Amino acid sequence: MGKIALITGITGQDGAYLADLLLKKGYFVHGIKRRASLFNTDRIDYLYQDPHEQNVRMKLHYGDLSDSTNLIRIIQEVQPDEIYNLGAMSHVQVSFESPEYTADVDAIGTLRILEAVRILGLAKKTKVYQASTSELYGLVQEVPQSETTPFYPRSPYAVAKQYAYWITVNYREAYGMFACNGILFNHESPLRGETFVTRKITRAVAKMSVGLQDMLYMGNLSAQRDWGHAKDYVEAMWLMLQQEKPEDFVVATGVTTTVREFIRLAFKEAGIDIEFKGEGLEEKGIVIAVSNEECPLKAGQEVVAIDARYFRPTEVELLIGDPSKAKAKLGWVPKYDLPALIKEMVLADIELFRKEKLLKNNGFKVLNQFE
Ligand code: NDP
Ligand code: GDR
Repeated sequence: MGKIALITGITGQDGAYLADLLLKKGYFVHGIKRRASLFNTDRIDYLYQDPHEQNVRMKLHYGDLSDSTNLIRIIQEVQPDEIYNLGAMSHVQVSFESPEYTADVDAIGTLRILEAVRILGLAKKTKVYQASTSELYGLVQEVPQSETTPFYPRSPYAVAKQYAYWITVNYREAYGMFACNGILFNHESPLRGETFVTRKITRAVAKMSVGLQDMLYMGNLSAQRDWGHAKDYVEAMWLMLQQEKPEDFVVATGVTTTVREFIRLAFKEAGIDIEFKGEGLEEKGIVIAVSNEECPLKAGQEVVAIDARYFRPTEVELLIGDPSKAKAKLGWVPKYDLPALIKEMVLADIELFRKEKLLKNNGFKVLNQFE
């Protein structure tokens, strides 16, 4: 019999890659999905197995991190060997708009999971992975950031995640639970949510290259992030729960890049050379990039502009992680670097929007019953 895993946030980017990985390793995978008015399982539909089939190894349960009774019931029913708590309101900028909801789900939601495990008498059986984040480091205290770098969270999201981090440590120390934090730096993929910066850029680049969009509106281009690939990072999550002792680990590439440079590399991948007109112009909302002569756009076309709405009340300017502990103790070896990540994302989005363009060119419209 394979192990049993329960994934909160299975419908998200990481949930999808992790479910795929665990199924390949022979696990029975249970996932918690939220009820929504539209289907929200796109990322895992290819893994879904009809419950009427034989040897089904994946099951979805309706649930929510804000509902303890629901979590207790699911954990009791599933009796998991491993819980991966990936569910969260994960958008930093949105957390400024919904701070209380973010605290409930991201902070207290983690407590609800840990407490459910304890109440059900599973403290010695069930291992818990908590999706902690490089956002904990916030205002720069030291670089590169490691497991010992002090935290200085800069958003309601990061403050909520700081509670989740410490309650995980506390349950480990208080009740001897195998509970650990993966302090993961930004990780992306073609499955990344459309409003996170990398995917927003690769989608815009793809749409522009097929003539479906004219301009990309951006916020702070000077922010620096340590971007890796989600596929590599879910491997590290799994490795953490296979250790003899529960410990917290930083997972990062050790390389940092500005948002500005990410934009340049993404356009280049689509055959579009862009030129920034000058540092500092961005704050005034001036258009800052032009295309060259060889690309699918008109020469001199303006392609990127700044929109103040994407600036955050408090920003995290610089993230660069030190993954030495994960490499040494977990034997974690990432397969992707930034150019490979950008290539995969841009090509996937071009494929997506080529299809949309084809439909449009052949007279198909998006259905709108009220038109
Ligand atoms: P996504 O936003 O792609 O996925 C979040 C998941 O959480 C979705 O399945 C979402 O469901 C679910 N969710 C949201 N609210 C609730 C709720 N109230 N109850 C139950 N489930 C809920 O995030 P990622 O996959 O990128 O990230 C996974 C985790 O890792 C998150 O906790 C995130 O904060 C953390 N993290 C992410 C990093 C990254 O760079 N990606 C870096 C460090 C940490 P639905 O599909 O219905 O919206
Ligand atoms: P982040 O990711 O806040 O690091 O959180 P995001 O991609 O949203 O922003 C990265 C940086 O880009 C700047 N930026 C913009 N961001 C967005 N979304 N849209 C824009 O138009 C834009 N312009 C500039 C931001 O200001 C920021 O500096 C992600 C999430 O996955 C979290 O859940 C996770 O914990 C952290 O990564 C690690």
